[in-house]
Amino acid sequence: MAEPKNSRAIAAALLACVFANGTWAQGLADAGWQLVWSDEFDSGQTPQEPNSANWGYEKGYVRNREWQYYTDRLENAFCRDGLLHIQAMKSPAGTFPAGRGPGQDGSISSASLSSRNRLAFRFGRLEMRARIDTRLGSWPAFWTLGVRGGWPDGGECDIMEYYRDMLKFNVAWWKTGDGRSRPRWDSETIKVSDLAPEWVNSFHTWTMEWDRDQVRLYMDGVLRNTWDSVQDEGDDSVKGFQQPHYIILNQAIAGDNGGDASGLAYPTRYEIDWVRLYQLPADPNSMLQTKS
Ligand SMILES: [Ca+2]
Ligand SMILES: [Ca+2]
Repeated sequence: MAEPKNSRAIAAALLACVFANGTWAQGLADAGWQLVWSDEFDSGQTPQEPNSANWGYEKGYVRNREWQYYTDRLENAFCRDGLLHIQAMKSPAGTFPAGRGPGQDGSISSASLSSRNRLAFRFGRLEMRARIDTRLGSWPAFWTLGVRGGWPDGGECDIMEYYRDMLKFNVAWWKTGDGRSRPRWDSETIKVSDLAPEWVNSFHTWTMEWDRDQVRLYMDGVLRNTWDSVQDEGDDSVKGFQQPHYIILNQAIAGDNGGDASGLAYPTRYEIDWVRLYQLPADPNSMLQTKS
């Protein structure tokens, strides 16, 4: 690890320390990251809409046979007391349009915020501080998708994904020869039940570090998964992790992975303190596209 060369680097090093809750995060302190974008979800006691310059909404039943109907309602996604709250709620059946799948009776609403067409970046350090709902049926996520190419050609990175006691740290991509419908996954899992009991009630940080050669995923400053981009050998499609990605923050319920939500009491809780993006000013290949 190199010595910080100037006061800015020292400040960045100290900041990295603080962000990692006192854990000296591997590879962070000497990297020279500069904050290039953030949403701090600044807000007071009155619920207010998330910043529309940063976030749009997915709507309806979107993927994975999940139970929730995604809305753009303030009740499902709002900023209050400095936090973005994303919550699934229960209403009488038929309040929202029904879907074709089990559990899609139009009673469960939630939100999925996407920075698509608003903010995209290539390479950098993307980080979230949040508290998640780990009850059975809850399936929150903080993830990225590539701006071009179908899935999984475009690349998917699950920086935080939780369901059925499992925290997932995933990279998904496409590789020639696997057949277009079969994604490739590099997935690591830790069980929440193996963590300290107070883990579920506290805030944590989830970090993606991404450069030309690698994606590294951290939780609370501890490296949890590494993926080498050389594995993406696709030659007939987009290189998913050489192109810009956008960000998704969502709270799903049940569906393919979330588990049986029939006993889940609503609303669920997903509180996000901030999302921050750092890049290396010296890296000519890093890219940031914003609307504002
Ligand atoms: Ca790996
Ligand atoms: Ca905040």
